[in-house]
Amino acid sequence: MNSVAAVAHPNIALIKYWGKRDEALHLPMTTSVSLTLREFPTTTTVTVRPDLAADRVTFAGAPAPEAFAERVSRFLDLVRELSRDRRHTAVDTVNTVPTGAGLASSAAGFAALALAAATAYGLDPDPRALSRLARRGSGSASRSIFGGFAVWWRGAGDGESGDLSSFAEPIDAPLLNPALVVALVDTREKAVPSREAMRRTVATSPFYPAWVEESARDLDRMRRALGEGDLATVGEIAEANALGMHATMLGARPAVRYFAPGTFRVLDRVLELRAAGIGAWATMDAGPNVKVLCDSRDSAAVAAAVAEVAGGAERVVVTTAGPGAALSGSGHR
Ligand code: 2P0
Repeated sequence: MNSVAAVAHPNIALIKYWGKRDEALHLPMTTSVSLTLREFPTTTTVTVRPDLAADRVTFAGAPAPEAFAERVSRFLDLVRELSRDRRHTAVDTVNTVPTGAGLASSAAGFAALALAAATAYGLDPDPRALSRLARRGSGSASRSIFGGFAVWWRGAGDGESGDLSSFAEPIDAPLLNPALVVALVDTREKAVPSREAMRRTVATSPFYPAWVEESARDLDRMRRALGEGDLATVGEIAEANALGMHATMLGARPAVRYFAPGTFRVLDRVLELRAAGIGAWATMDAGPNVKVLCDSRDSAAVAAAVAEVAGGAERVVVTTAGPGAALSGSGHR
């Protein structure tokens, strides 16, 4: 039996992906930009098993929740279609993201699964095709195929032309040495899953079209700032883009609100840090936790300042730029 393991890491968007123009193909409304992290790898092992009548999906050996197993199996259907190989597989995923940390484990999970499954089924995709495949599992997974900064293009058109043109690729930013300080203000399960929140925002928020328009301008400025090593501009754009995304959610009917009291304390602390001359900028995803972008040299000072308002050092995690998805070993059993 051919067993293939792959490892991938979460990414945090600095220009957000929020909204799809095609739900089935996971084609986004906007182009997004992210930083892949060095921390919290997900390792996924795919074993093609001619003896199985259905896919078997486990988390560290224990049966996965049914909805997740179903989502993985639908993804494997795609890989089977591409490889014209109808055999089923056993998939085991070992996740190291702290529960509720707001570091989307689906990005790392589907990036690792895409690489492991494509390899196990003999597809040998190039990085662009692999990113497009990962996108079909979870949009943000397209970005975790690559290390460091990545841009996931919106792509042009719908259907096949959209599918072919919506992929991620790395962005060179040799002058930057970024860190993201994650403040865990609330680790309970979120009230509205991001997929549903996105859908509701696109369908009902009058503020959404304005954010989409602004996002295109953010992208041009962000790419220039990344190339120039201008972290202050990168941070300002990231903070504005994220808060704008949350504003679109507040405008949805009914509203989607991820802010918690602790969120505001951390956002205030970030403003205080900047007033004190330390470069620190906030971003937030589909949850109340705050990620603070800074230079790696400032990460200890930023972490200490944020810990004071986030409930102590154990509620703060310092993360840095990490690698793209990679095979972690394969062989025949
Ligand atoms: C992002 N998020 O750019 C945005 C910002 C959350 C907030 O990507 O439906 O799990 O599987 O394509 O990738 C979370 O969305 O959504 C996400 P699907 P995904 O990181």
